[in-house]
Amino acid sequence: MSPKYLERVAQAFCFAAKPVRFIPFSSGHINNTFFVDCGEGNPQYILQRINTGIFQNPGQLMFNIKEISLHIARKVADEGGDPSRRSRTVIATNYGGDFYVDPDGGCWRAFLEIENVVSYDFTDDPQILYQSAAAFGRFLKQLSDYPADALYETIANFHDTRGRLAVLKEAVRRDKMSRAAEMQREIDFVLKRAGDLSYITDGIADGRLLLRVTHNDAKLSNVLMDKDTGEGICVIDLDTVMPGSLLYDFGETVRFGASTAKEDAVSLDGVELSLSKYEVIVRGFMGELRDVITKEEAASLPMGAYLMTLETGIRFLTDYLVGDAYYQTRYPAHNRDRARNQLKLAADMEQKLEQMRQIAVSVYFHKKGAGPLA
Ligand code: GN1
Ligand code: MG
Repeated sequence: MSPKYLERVAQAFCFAAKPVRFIPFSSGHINNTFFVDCGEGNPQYILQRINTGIFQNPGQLMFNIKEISLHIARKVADEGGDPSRRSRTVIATNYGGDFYVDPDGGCWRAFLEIENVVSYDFTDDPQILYQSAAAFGRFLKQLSDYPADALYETIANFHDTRGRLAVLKEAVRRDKMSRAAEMQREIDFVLKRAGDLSYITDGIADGRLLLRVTHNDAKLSNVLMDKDTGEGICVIDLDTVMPGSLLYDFGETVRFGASTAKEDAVSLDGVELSLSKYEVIVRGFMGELRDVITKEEAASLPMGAYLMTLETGIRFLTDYLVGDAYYQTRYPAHNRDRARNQLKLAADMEQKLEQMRQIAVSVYFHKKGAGPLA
């Protein structure tokens, strides 16, 4: 996308000044993101082309994002905080809408940039991990009184782990790229675990687990941290905010944050669940949610982490088999390596589920006091 092209797109938005340059961001796997520099002393913006192959209804997507951002902004303001730093501000288009379709059909939106912040793709620093977990905990708390059924499902059956297995099976059956033989071990690994995959969806269906407003992509890299204080001040990447389980967000935070390696590290020897990182995340998450989390949710936290990891492995594996249709990849076998990494992490968690449960239980009781944990 040339600067000229981006300039024309930017003209559709109510920016306070004319952009002087556009700087591409590379960390997401789905949308195309640019930092819009409007020159010294002016507000800065984020311009994003929405992947409409994945998010097929941008109107519904932007409705969700605006609604929940305003809800959070109101809470922040009530507590005397700065909503422009602690919530996402959607920038209107000149036509009064919240997204713009360019003449080629590209679908764009813009946010106010939050300045003096940093985000991380990986960390071994417990303070940073704690802040990321606390930020997602706070996000869930702020939205705990927002009616989940008032939001659209931006991607149908997004965390239906069992459904993800069905899609994988179909990809194996077709074997479009003739890659199934190479991935037989990984495919067998997943098939053996079919019985575990509906733990959360069944829990929601039978009322054991609550349906809440959840982020659903709760990765460390989706938290902006204040450069001066280190506090996790704003959760970003709100595309998948929709009805879900708190276990999805806890699980994603652990999957991404508590591994000893990045999610695409190739050397599997280095991929393990760090129990000390896990404990930091439990503490950060539970610290914010002590009055919100139910006993059943607290008891199921380890399953949340395990299932989100398994599910991500299934998704990368499926995408490798179908020829890399969904995730952006940086080299031909990127999805293969990501899949192996995530399934290795899931296998390691399996060995540690009891220790993970002990940690969750002890932190929960420390915060809550008495009573048996389901
Ligand atoms: C995608 O948007 P991004 O790149 O942070 C994906 C998540 C996966 C993640 C794996 C909409 O997230 O579900 O967990 O990659 N988002 C979507 O890192 O599919
Ligand atoms: Mg995302």
